[in-house]
Amino acid sequence: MKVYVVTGGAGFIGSAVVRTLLAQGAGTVRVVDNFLTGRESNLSDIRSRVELDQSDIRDYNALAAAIRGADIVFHLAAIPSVPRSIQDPAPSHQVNIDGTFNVLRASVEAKVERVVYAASSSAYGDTEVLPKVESMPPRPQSPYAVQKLAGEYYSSVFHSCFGLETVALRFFNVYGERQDPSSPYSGVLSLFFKALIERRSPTIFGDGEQTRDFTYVEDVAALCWKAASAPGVAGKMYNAGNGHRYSLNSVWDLLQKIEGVSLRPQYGPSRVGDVRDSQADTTAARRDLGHAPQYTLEQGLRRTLAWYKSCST
Ligand code: UD2
Repeated sequence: MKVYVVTGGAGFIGSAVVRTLLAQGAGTVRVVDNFLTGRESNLSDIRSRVELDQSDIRDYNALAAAIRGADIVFHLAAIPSVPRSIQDPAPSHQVNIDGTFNVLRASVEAKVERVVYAASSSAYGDTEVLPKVESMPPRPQSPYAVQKLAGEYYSSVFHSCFGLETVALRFFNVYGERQDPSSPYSGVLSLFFKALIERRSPTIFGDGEQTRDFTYVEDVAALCWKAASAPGVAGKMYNAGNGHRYSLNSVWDLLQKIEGVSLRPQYGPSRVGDVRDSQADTTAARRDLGHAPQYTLEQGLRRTLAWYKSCST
């Protein structure tokens, strides 16, 4: 039986990966999380089935001890958010770049079979052509995008120079159960769900016609699982998206329709560092990782809304 380590495993996406591993019958699952943004409550239903190590990925010795004995590492620990990386760039630089370097270095030392790295669609920046294909040159527009791209480059170079198998997955605006809406840096859909349930208007930055490839967390977790064992993909990077794009205005309209309410959004100035349009080409992930997203936006929104409602009662 393999030993799996999930950094950031108490986070929104990390805990979904942990659940997928358990559902696949994984032997040992070890969560490494410093609870900066992760929460033990994200693991409450599966707490007895996972090992929990409260190490910080910035602390090399603690991290190396946590990774020792692992076969597969899913590296999801990060400080996300484009605006957060602009407001306060040093912590996200230290976690997202130095922390990723530590995870890769510790994985070499521990002779890990493969590391699956959570990269970001932000690395593309604004492109002239949509959908965004892995072969496009990156154009990072924020510290966060640079940091996540550096992690990709490090992953690739740890493969070519040190023989560590790595697969980088560029996550495209993931949403779903357990996404925390409590911070101003929270993902937009978590803020939309909260506003909808509280019958408040959401705030939209810009005209709301910017588009995103909103991707349901279960699909991303399934892709992570496949990336851990697919043959012939070491050192490579793939899009982890749904393959469609929706404007913020259209998603808010759909949510109002689902809930049968009418709440006009408030509009504010566009965010610095914001990408205008985002949509993944999913061809390579389908071909090499055998992955086809299972959830339409409406299905994912309905499932997620039901979950937020179950928490608010
Ligand atoms: C980026 C990445 C995404 C992921 C994420 C992690 C892109 C295209 N996507 O997401 O893949 O790595 O970073 O943090 O770079 N907005 C509002 N109202 C709000 C909050 C946000 O209108 O209350 C807007 C925001 O200006 C943006 C969109 O919603 O246009 C999405 O923002 P976000 O913070 O949810 O995610 P984004 O696209 O920066």
